[in-house]
Amino acid sequence: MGTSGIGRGQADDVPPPKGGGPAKGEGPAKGEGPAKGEGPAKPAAPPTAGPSPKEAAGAGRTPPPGPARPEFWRSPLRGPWLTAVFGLVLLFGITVVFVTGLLSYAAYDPDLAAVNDQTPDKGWLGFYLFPWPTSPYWLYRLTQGVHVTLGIVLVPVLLAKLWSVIPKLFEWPPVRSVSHALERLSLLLLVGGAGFEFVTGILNVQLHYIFPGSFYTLHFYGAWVFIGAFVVHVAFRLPRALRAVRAGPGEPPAGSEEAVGLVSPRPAAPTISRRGALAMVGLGSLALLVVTAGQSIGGWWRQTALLAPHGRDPGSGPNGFQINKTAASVGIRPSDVGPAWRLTVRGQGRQVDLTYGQLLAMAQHESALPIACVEGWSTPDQRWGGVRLTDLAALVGLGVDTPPVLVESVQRGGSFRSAVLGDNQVRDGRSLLAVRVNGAVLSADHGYPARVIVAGAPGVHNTKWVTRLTFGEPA
Ligand SMILES: Nc1nc2c(c(=O)[nH]1)N[C@H]1C(S)=C(S)[C@@H](COP(=O)(O)O)O[C@H]1N2
Ligand SMILES: [Mo]
Repeated sequence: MGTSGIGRGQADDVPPPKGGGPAKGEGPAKGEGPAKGEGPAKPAAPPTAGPSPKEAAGAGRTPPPGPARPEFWRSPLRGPWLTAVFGLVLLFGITVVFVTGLLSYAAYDPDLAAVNDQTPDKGWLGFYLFPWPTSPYWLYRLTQGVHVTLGIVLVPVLLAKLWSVIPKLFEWPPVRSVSHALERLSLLLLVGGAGFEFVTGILNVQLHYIFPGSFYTLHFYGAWVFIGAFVVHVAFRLPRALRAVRAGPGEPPAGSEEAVGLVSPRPAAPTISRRGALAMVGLGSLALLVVTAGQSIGGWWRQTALLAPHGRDPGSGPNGFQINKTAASVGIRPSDVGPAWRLTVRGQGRQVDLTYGQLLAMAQHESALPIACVEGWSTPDQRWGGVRLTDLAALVGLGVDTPPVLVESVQRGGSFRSAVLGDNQVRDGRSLLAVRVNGAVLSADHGYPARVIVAGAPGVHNTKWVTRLTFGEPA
């Protein structure tokens, strides 16, 4: 269907192709050869392969003036070596970003409860999920810091890779055969998917949950579409990329499979070498690393994170560390957390209500733990003080084999007003319902009167302004 349909558009002004094809030297014929993507071998094939006259005519069409003509692209830098180096960097980088992305989803423990799951229709795409561990206690800080930082650092490489193959995106004729159409479709998913994942990810980091529910859905399904196309692309191109890297940055033989579509047939004079171009992209990535990494290290280093969202000064002192949502921004009223506040503990059909004073009278413990957000920022360890979750479970008669707990806040709406913690998280002695941080009472924005803090978990499970704990199967 493709070839004849496409061919019809620019019929009669083009001379029909003759057997010898690209051998004719200057003029339109010169453009024909490379556009076919197969090198000189292909034109010899038609007589034996016996394509229909329509196919032969379509394949031989001269590209219209403009980007579809190989000589339109004049950079002397484009070539298989440069493309392959960018490609191999992305192969490694995107694999790490994808795996840490999967880990981020696992860290939410979506299988524990509906409130933990932002994409309940995932079906078998959740095949790999596992209960998120509490050790090492900095686990999510590391995996999510890598996910976000590496994602940002790869942007220059991604753009450079796209730039290096751009003549191929204008390949002429746009569709040659069914398999060629499928290949181009996979490229569309690859390029579109990459753009989509990078843009949604970076917007989320920059805009702080401007689109909470939908961000997860978009980024999650987008990732699977993208990675599918990525795997197909790697399977087809990896051998060629490895060969090109081994061959080095020099000019490949004109018309070779490697050169076609990349090497300009009419190159302009070079102003920089291929290695120089590579170094420039590397410097771009390094610059992004320097202005991004500080947000995952936190503390003083946050000042170096020029790209991190600013304008929310957490102040100084014991409570002077990053805040994701202030009490005011989620509608916490002073009366919700005033003298009328109670902590309700439920389980095994029993219920205990504690006043703030009664909570403070229970055995207090300390744990040094960070807050690590899905947006990639985290804080260095903070010294939290409060009551162990296991001690609270004991109030309703639960012993060593404490079950999962549903944690609910006084917050009325929003995705993060409640969360379920796994039994491994509840049983870890470092898991607290914290009432203090760094020696001071919790500030309103950090969750006064009480908040959860769990080792290794994503920030989203450290519910603030807690008012109810339900141990066991949440009704
Ligand atoms: N009730 C409630 N708790 C919450 C949130 C929220 O929006 N509402 N945000 C969570 C998220 S996403 C993070 S990263 C941490 C941030 O804690 P901090 O603001 O004290 O640093 O709080 C978590 N606890
Ligand atoms: Mo978060």
